[in-house]
Amino acid sequence: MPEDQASQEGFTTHVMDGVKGGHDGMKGSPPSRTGTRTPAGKRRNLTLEDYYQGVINRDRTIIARAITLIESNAPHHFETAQELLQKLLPLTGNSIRIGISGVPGAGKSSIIEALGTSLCSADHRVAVLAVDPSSSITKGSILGDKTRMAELARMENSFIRPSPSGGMLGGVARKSRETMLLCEAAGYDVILIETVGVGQNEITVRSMVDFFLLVLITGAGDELQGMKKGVMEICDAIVVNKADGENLIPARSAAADYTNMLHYLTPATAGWTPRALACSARDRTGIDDIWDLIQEFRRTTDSSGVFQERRRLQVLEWVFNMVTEQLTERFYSHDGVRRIIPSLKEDLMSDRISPTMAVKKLLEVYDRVRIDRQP
Ligand SMILES: Nc1nc2c(ncn2[C@@H]2O[C@H](COP(=O)(O)OP(=O)(O)OP(=O)(O)O)[C@@H](O)[C@H]2O)c(=O)[nH]1
Ligand SMILES: [Mg+2]
Repeated sequence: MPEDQASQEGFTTHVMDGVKGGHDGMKGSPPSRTGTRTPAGKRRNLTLEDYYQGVINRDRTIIARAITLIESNAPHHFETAQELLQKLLPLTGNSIRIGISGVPGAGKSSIIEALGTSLCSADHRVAVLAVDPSSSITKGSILGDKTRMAELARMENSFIRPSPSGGMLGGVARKSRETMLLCEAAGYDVILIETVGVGQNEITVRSMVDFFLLVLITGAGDELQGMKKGVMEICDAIVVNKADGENLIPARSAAADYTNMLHYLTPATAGWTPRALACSARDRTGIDDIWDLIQEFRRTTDSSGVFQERRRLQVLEWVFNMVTEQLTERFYSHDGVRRIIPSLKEDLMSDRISPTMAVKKLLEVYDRVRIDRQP
C-alpha cells in the first residue's frame, strides 16, 4: 500500500486527489501517480440516481466520486455531472461560504485545521476545498494540506478536497463552484475555500464566497504592501496569524494597524467595515474570534439583504464569465484563426499591420468560416 494511503487508514475522511489533466478519474482509468490501478471490478458504474441518492444520504465515497465526475474533462461525464447538479440545485445554498487567502506559508491550512476542528466539534459539517491552479504543477499545497489538516480529516463531519487541476484558472473555478454546490446539497453548512494569494486566484475566490478572509503575517516585507492593498480592498476581515511566542506583540500591533487602514478603504461588502484580528493557529488562540466575526458578518448582511443580493449577482457573473471563457476557447481553437495567427504575428512585429487591423482580420476569418459552415 502506498505510504500516503497507509497513513490515512482509519480516517473517516480520506483526502481525495484532484483529477489530473485528461484523466477521467473513473473506472478503467490509467495508472495513478502511485502506479496502482483502480480496481475496476470493485467500482461499479453509478447511475445518475445512485449519485443523487449517495449525495443526499451523505455517503462520502459517493460524494467524492461525484466530485470526480464534476472534475472530469470527458464530455460524457460533463453531461452526467450537469444533470446531477441540476437535480441537486434545490438543495444548495444552505451554507456559509468562506474564502481564505494569503501568501504561501501564512498559515491558511493551519487556520482551517484549527477552525474546522472546532466547528466539527460543535456539530457543524465542514467541507474544505482548495482553489490553486498552480498546485497542478507543484503539488505543493496538496501535500501540505494532507499533513496540515490531519486532525480535521479524521473528523466524522468533515470533507477535504484538494484543488482540481484543470489547466486554466477558469476551468478550475467552474469545477470548484460546482463542487461547492454539491457539498451544500450533501449537507455541509460551512464551506472553507483555501487559495494561495497570487493575482487572479483571489478575485476568482472572492466571486464565489460570502466572506473573504485574508491571512497575513508580520515581517513579510514591505514589497508585499502594494499587493496587500489590492487584496485588502476585497476582504471582509484580516487575520494576522502566528501571534505566538515573541511574535505575539508585533502581531497584535499589526492587527491594530490593519484595522486602522481598513477604515480608509472602501469596504468589499456594503454596510460592513472589515476588521483585523490576531490569532495563532499553532496555539489555537483567537480562532473562536474569527468565527464570532463571521457570525456577526452573517447577521449584519442577512438583515440588510446584502448577503442574498451578493449571491444572486455572483450567479449572473459566473454565467457571463463562462460565456466569455467558452467563446475565447472556441475562437482560439478555430482552424482558420489558428492558421493565420503565425503570419499575423510576424506582420505585427514588423509593423506591416496595425493592431486594430489584425483584430479585424482575425474576427473576419472566424466569422467567415463559421458562416460558410452553416447549411
Ligand atoms: N508559530 C506558528 N507557526 C505556524 C502557525 N500557523 C502555521 N504555522 C506554520 O507555518 C507553516 C505554514 O503553514 P500552512 O498552514 O501550511 O500555511 P499555508 O498558508 O496553508 O501555506 P500554503 O498552502 O503552502 O500556501 C507551517 O510550518 C506551520 O506549522 C502559527 O500560528 N504559529
Ligand atoms: Mg495551505
